Amino acid sequence: MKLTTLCFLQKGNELLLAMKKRGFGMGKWNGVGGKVSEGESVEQATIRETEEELGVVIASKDLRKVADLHFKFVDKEEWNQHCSVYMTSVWKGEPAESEEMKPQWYAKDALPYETMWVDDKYWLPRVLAGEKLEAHFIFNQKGEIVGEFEIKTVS
Ligand code: 6U4
Repeated sequence: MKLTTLCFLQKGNELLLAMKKRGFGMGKWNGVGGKVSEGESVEQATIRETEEELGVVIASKDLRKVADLHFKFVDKEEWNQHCSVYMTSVWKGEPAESEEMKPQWYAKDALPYETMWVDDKYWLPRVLAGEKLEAHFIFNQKGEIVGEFEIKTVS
């Protein structure tokens, strides 16, 4: 299963989302992130992807791990991923649009869940409320959740 990352910047009551302009998840608002490369740690990948996609630099000590998400796809094993999710409220630089992502600040209590991955509405509010989570979701090729999903709090 491939390793991927997601990172959300927080500023007071706002969360930075970015519209994916191409590739997997195109047209959806999400955190920034992507695949962990060979020889790189998950944190290093999170920092690299955030710099590539938003032009901001995060120090490893300022990353807070908030969730482990396991996404499985029926009949599309190559899309399966273990996604590590981080939050940060400290970074250098001003988030800017890149070739891959268009960023926008949203009030945390008014996130555009209808234009996000369908699983986000189940775990993101809990993470924003301070929980640390581990979750498992199964999707079909249309990106819809199939069957039961599981979310548990971890310490
Ligand atoms: P890179 O490495 O940037 O070329 P990319 O084309 O962005 O890869 P991929 O597959 O490597 O795509 O990364 C998938 C990105 O989408 C990760 O940041 C995790 C995120 N993602 C995938 N499925 C998701 C889901 N169900 N819910 C969610 N984020 C998801 O919130």
